[in-house]
Amino acid sequence: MPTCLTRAFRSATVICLLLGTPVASMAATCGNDASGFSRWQQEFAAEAAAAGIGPAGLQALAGTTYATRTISADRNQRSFSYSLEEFMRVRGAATIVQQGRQRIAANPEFYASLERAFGVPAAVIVAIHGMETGFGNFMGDANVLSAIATLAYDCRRSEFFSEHALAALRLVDRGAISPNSIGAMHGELGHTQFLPGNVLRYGVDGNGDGRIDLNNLTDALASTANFLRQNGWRPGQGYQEGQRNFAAIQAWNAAPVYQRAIAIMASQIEG
Ligand SMILES: [Ca+2]
Repeated sequence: MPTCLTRAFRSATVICLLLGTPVASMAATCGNDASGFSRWQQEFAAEAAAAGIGPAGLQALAGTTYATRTISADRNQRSFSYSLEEFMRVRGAATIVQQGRQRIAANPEFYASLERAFGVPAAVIVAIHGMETGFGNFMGDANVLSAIATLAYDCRRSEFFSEHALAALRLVDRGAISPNSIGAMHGELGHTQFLPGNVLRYGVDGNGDGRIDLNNLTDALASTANFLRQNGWRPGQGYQEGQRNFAAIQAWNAAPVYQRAIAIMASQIEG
């Protein structure tokens, strides 16, 4: 850094010191196939221990295996490149709208209580529930810890998933998940497919049994509403593209077709 040599101001010196810190070398070594996974496990265990992960979490990390199915799923995410119309057809939007209306009609007090508690319309929560797991019909068949550890190891999005891997180990320490917990291909948990870091940050014990369990419908939908609220949802404001609350839907999922589909389906459910 030439500026480090030519500038003697205190602030510049601090910046130079920060730039000179070998942050990258502290991260566990990523890889693009199974060959480096066990080395990564050992390096990441040191990071995890330094971050305060306890024996249960560290033991769970040691028990993970390279998740080949997760990597092939991660390399083949086609549907987010669809047009909005294609995406909605492939994801069964019409069925989600129809069943979503039925679910709210069948249990109005439950959905009204969610709206009261978080200020998010039930239709939005129900649209997400339908989109993520077909209302809990398929919540995944992958080992959560192996999936998330493999994505943390994989070079493609190592930084993003390392945070969620640490969160998953913390959830093991707390007894919220176990080394055998099952979820989706990217380690998402439960009815609305929360990544582990989001369970820690936004998870709510909706049914009041003292545990946050994303496989429980009430906990999962309350946690989803809480996620949206904490990401800026304003009760009573609109949520279509261009309106205030669309940003909270954008925080939930980064894919533009997904965001627009949720807003459209929710308004149809409300309609
Ligand atoms: Ca609970």
